[in-house]
Amino acid sequence: DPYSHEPQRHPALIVRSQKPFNAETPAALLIGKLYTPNDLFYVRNHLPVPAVDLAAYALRIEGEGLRTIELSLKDLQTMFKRHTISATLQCAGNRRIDMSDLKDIKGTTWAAGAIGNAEWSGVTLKDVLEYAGLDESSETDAEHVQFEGLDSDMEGVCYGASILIEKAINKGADVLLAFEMNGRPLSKDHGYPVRVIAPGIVGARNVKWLSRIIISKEESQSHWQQHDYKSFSPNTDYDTVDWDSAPAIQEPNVTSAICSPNNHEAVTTSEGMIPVKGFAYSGGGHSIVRVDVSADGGKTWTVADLRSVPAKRSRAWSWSLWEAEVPAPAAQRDIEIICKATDNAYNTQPDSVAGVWNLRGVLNNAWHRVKVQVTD
Ligand code: MTE
Ligand code: MO
Repeated sequence: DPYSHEPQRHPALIVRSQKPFNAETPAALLIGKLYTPNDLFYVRNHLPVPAVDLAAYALRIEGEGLRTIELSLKDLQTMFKRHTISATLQCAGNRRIDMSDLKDIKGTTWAAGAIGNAEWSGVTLKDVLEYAGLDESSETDAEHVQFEGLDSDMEGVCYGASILIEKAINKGADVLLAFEMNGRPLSKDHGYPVRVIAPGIVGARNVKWLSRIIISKEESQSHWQQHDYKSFSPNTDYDTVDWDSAPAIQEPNVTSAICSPNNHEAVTTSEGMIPVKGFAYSGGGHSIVRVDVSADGGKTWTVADLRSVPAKRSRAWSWSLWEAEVPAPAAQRDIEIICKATDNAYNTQPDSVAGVWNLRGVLNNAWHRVKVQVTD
């Protein structure tokens, strides 16, 4: 059974599929702390969790302009400077459910909980690549850093993805080969013993159970880089899609969600106000500068209070949590609450799903809406 190495999981996770295991964090548990507890952090596996023998574990690094090297976990931990960064991971399919409500989508169902924030510790990809012979001035025409995982399908094809090389070698490139999450060794589900943390870049490129790094002129040729995590026009379907015509998703768009109250929850108001809480996040190191919340269909908006992890300029890798007290329209029982975020590039969210719907149901960042019922 390829699924004989699956770990125990926290019973509070909302399971979306068992084999492979996919589960999200309940919305109410996302917003308590800026750092998501490890055992409640969403899990997105495309394949069985691999068996890892630490004694045999070797990370192989090779490709354009490099000498091929192999490093054990201990080598990584002792030969390079340790770094810790705070970064949010989000699956490109987060909030897919609002897209499938509009029109059927093939893909794992996610509400808003395929996201989490953690403090990751490890070594920088930059330091390791430099040790293997790459530097900023190298005369190389390599453009991509490919990653492979130890997890594979029945034919032995492993999970793979790639990022652009400038994310790995520039000053300020914070991509980590991480072995700790919130101060604990990575768990089996989150990539033990080593995973990529490419902050500001979509979950899919943050390869878990990392086995190989390849510097190349080419992107990863994996299914997930070439024929999956991409977005298209709302009218493109599986019969007409030309996968090569769209770029692989790297930096996700600005998004936000209401985590409390829940959809269809009964709420009580206090002096006509409804307390609302949620998260907001933008890719590429963009910080969240504002979240607007409305309870009257967008006629009036309340600016939420933000709670954010302090970040260096253009390196805001973590989400912001927010809360607001929003005036409930008088004498109205059924209310829809809406939120939208704006990032520091003034990117903001579109009002409806229709214009951003796509056949894979990725990057849904339409205004998030929850329907509540006011009780006395
Ligand atoms: N890495 C490997 N090796 N195998 C995978 O299936 N899933 C990717 C990424 N890295 C995946 C992987 C996707 S799509 C996401 S969203 C994140 O891991 C999820 O990370 P998490 O399970 O630690 O939350
Ligand atoms: Mo994902």
